[in-house]
Amino acid sequence: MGILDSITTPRDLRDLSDAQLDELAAEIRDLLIRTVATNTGHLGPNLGVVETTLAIHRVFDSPRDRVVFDTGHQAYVHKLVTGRAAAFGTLRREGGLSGYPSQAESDHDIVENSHASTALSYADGLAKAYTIRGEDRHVVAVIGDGALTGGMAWEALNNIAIAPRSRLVIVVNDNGRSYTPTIGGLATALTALRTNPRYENVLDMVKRRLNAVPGVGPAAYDALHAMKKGLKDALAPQGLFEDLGLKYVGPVDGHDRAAMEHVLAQAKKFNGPVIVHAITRKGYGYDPAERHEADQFHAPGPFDVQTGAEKPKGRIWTDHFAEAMVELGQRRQDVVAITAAMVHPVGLDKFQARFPDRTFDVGIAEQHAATSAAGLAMGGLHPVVAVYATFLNRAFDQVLMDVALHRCGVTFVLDRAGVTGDDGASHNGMWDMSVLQVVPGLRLAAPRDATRLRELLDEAVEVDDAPTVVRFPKGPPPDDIEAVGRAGGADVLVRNGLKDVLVVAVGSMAQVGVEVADRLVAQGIGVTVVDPRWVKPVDPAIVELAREHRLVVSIEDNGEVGGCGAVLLQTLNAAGVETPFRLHGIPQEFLGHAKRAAILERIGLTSQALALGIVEDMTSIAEGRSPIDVEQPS
Ligand SMILES: Cc1ncc(C[n+]2csc(CCOP(=O)(O)OP(=O)(O)O)c2C)c(N)n1
Repeated sequence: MGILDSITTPRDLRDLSDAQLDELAAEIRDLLIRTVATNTGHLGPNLGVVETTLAIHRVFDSPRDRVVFDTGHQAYVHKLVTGRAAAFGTLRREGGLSGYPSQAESDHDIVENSHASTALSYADGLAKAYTIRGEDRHVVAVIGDGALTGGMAWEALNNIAIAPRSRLVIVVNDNGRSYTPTIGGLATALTALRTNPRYENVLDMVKRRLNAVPGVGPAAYDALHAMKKGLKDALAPQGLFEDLGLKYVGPVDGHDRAAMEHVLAQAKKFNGPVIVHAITRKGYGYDPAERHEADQFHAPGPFDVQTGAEKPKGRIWTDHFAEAMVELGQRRQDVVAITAAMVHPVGLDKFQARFPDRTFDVGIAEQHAATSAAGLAMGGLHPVVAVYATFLNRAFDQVLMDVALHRCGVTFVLDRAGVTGDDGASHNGMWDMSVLQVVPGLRLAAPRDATRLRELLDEAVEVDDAPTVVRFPKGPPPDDIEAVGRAGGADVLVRNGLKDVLVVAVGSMAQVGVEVADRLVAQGIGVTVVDPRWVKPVDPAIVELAREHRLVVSIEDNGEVGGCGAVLLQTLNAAGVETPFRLHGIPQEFLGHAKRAAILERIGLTSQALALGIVEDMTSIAEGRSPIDVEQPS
């Protein structure tokens, strides 16, 4: 039995000796590595916060004091010391522990949104609430230097600076990296703080020396203390946080638990907002992670614990996009690429290696990425902004007002669209095709396979007077699905028998649409399957096809409210097409984490479930009943 087995609440940590705490840290690292090696998840970030998390939980009293993790991907250690060590083997498995904090799991968790740069705002609000309610509670926010590049973090700091009564301790976990090294003016300023003479230490040293002089020391020290600000400015002119009016402590070695505890205890006593600047190493204590150049095992796939070798992934959609971008870059000098701190995950690393001057890593700043892209377009270039679908939500207003209103030719490429699964509710890319529907002039494409991805990307960058979007899912694309014909700009994938059912299958659902057709044909039902390719605007040819069929079925890997099906239905209605319509998409809920295939099965986006519903609908249509009266499988 290890020490970790005896930790059921953070209070248990207080009874441990230094040696036991060191042993506990080693046990935790071992468990993190072994678990993530099989279950996948965030390893590097968690290995980097072991001592810092232990220190926080020894100095503060969670859940009375609240600990808010920015993004939440680095909260595994927190889970392990808040009673969830025994369940850790279920990490990211359906019904098991979430890869992020989760209110349902523990009273120690409060913020479970995995979108970055929000922790300081939550913490600002929490601390103000406790002040107003007269509750003696502290709030600790842990934020990485990567998350600190997001605009919201600075909006929060701007407000925290004028909330002197907020009992708020902000731990800046500075490992110098997001996935890749954090870059930009902020990163430079943090480096300056990190490498500057530590003025607090200088003061301590002076104090020790002066105090050693009998009779003179203390008075001279007091005088010196009054000069502290001046001395600090001389030694640390880049007082990034203090210039904002915030108390700053550090830099501190975040792997020196005792030192962290010391500064956290000081910060706690201050009873106002304090920044604690902790310097850590991502992947600390696991050699393969520390040596991993691309992202220090930020979120590896399954790997071998001994060697750190990752199991081969196979070619995913991102790889096809990566190659298409390089070809595009060669062909068109005006194409530039933007990533929001995710150059490798979105596949822009190859483009960056080839065209470094035409690649911009803007930090975790999707809003800035969109408006900066508008500027680039106004300046005569064609930007391709590549982000995960879920993170584009951040930049909705920028897409609407800054890009679309100004008719800028900007292409947004949305990776990990649709159900992503393992990362839970906030990572599913199920909102984009709904929120983007309301943007005037925007055109949206959903490729069904890798060939169509290249084709549609090429078409998208040809548009220079409106935003275009190309979205595709996580994982490997299917084998190419060849079209049997064209209807307007849409591809006809199946045309079989009478015009009974028209299946409009969007993007990754094309494969499902074709399988549905096989099942229906086997039952003697005539089917046409179309892949619209461009889902916005609705292709008039699809409207005409809908008019000719007896039932229209739309299938999309997107929320069912306001998405492609909903807009198609509205368009058909406006065109006076009265063909019965069935809409299939993702129910508008926050989906718990599970494998993508398991979720699609649960929500009925499989060929079997869909075909069953269609057969029932066609039976009622044949019997002269409205299919809408028929109960659908959920
Ligand atoms: C709005 C948003 N964009 C992108 C991401 C993807 N993402 C997750 S963690 C991460 C890097 C975080 O870096 P940092 O805050 O320094 O933490 P570290 O992993 O280095 O500990 C990014 C870009 C996200 N979670 N949220």
